Amino acid sequence: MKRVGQVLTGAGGVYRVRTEEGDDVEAVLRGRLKKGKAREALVVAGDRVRLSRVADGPDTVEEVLPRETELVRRAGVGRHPKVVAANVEQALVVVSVKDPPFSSPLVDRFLAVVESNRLECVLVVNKTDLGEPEDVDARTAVYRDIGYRVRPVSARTGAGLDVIRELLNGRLSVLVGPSGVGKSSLLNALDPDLELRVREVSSRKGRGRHTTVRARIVDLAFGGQVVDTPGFSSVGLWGMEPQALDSCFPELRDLKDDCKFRSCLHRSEPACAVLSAVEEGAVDRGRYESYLRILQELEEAE
Ligand SMILES: Nc1nc2c(ncn2[C@@H]2O[C@H](COP(=O)(O)OP(=O)(O)OP(=O)(O)O)[C@@H](O)[C@H]2O)c(=O)[nH]1
Ligand SMILES: [Mg+2]
Ligand SMILES: [Zn+2]
Repeated sequence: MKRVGQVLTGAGGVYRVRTEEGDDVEAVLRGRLKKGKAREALVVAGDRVRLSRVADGPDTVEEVLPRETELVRRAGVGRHPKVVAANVEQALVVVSVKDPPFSSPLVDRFLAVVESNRLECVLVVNKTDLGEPEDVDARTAVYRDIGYRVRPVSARTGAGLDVIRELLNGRLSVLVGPSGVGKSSLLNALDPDLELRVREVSSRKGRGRHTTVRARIVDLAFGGQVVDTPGFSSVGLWGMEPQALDSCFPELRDLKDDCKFRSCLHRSEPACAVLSAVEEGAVDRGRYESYLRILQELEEAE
């Protein structure tokens, strides 16, 4: 009997798979899949797989169906990029108004990472209860101008949560963002049954403990799924070609064909459409500086 299912989580050759009929089963990898090329052979959360079962034997993953998208984590210099989840449809980049403070360069980084994965992206600004609405509007105007959807919310007061439920409903999404901005709090507020662990206010300073070790798909009671990923401890694009970075900034992506040189890195080349746009104010200077900073990182990593 052959069936298709969605991998919920797994490692070490044993996977939890949700079949199309809605049953969760354990499945093992077929030997020949283990031997394939590492990247293709890897089975990750979100993969759609074909299962087969021989009489009384375990379910077996026969084949991984082609992926629509891949969520790739790039770690520091010299480390291989790793596929964390497959077939994610959108990413919510979550930041906060305060505690930790809103940081445009960090937002730019997260957005670029999402763009590099070619995922749809929404910017969620949490903890609006700690700031003034005008202030949130002012800080996020640049992102709205580029065309990003910006959604202010408060996990504490519940403001804006219905909008987020609507965004998540019926799709597979992932939440990314700095530690402490309230990603887990947000999910708990959206669906109290989840009871995800939230960092206590009194906890040690510094990085949050990694309670999640491998990606796992979580069902939301109101419909939809999110990938719970181990936190991104560093946010960068290491390993990407410097030439490809402009594609991760939508406003540069739209301009780069107008540069004189096809290999333009938009730094100081003559007749660069991006540089002109920055000078005219059509491209935000802060965003451009974020681009330059990441570009430098990519070049140093090469
Ligand atoms: N005032 C306020 N505090 C919030 C809000 N959402 C979360 N917090 C607090 O922010 C702190 C961090 O929340 P978490 O949900 O653990 O943050 P996280 O993004 O999941 O952090 P990591 O798991 O470390 O990546 C907790 O003390 C929350 O109570 C909010 O909307 N308003
Ligand atoms: Mg968390
Ligand atoms: Zn250029």
